[in-house]
Amino acid sequence: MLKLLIADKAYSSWSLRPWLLMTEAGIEFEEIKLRFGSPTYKEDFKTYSPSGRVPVLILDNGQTIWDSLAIAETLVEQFPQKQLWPQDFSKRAHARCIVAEMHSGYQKLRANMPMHVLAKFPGRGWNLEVQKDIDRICQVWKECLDKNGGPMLFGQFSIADAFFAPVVTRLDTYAVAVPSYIRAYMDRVFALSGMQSWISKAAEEFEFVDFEEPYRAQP
Ligand SMILES: N[C@@H](CCC(=O)N[C@@H](CS)C(=O)NCC(=O)O)C(=O)O
Repeated sequence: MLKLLIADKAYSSWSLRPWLLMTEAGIEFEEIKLRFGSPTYKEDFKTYSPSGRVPVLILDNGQTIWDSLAIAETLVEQFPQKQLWPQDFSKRAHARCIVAEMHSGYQKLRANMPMHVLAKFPGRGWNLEVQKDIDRICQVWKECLDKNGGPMLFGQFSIADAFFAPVVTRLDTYAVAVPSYIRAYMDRVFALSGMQSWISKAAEEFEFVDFEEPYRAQP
């Protein structure tokens, strides 16, 4: 069976992406959890991950796939029937653009509003640069929802929703003011059974970790 290595569900935004993708798509996997609170976490991560980061997917043949986007693309190839990208060529190209933009961008938001799915920090971390990222994200979501009619960014749940799920939690945790149609999309993401399951498991396994650099720089 596929194995997915992830870190603490409260904090690990990159882990949430493939976990939610696989869970919502009904792709079975064994979860291996590494903990940020472990004094040896860097070595633990390195044992499986050449980059020293999670998530990592371990294929049935033992090959390790690190980096959330490489994992998503590998799953697309392994499970074509799951339609993890939109089926329409132009929607799929659009989805790839916004996922790539998420994967390589929004640094100000990521650095100043790190994911914590169990916390409420209204107003913390906000500044004008963060707001620029938030405005761009809202524009991206609005365009998708207007074009594709919802309920998810490309109609049915896809890699795009999985990649933005940690942003949904951040906007909620930091009580960022957003238009009602954006809040409505966020609520639909929170209502996904995979999301509910992630958050309740995060509460069960929660361990406080007093993050300092470098994690805060790479949330
Ligand atoms: N680009 C990577 C980012 C992975 C990443 O930064 N993961 C964090 C956890 S959410 C991590 O492993 N941090 C450990 C560290 O920086 O020491 C991906 O898409 O998977």
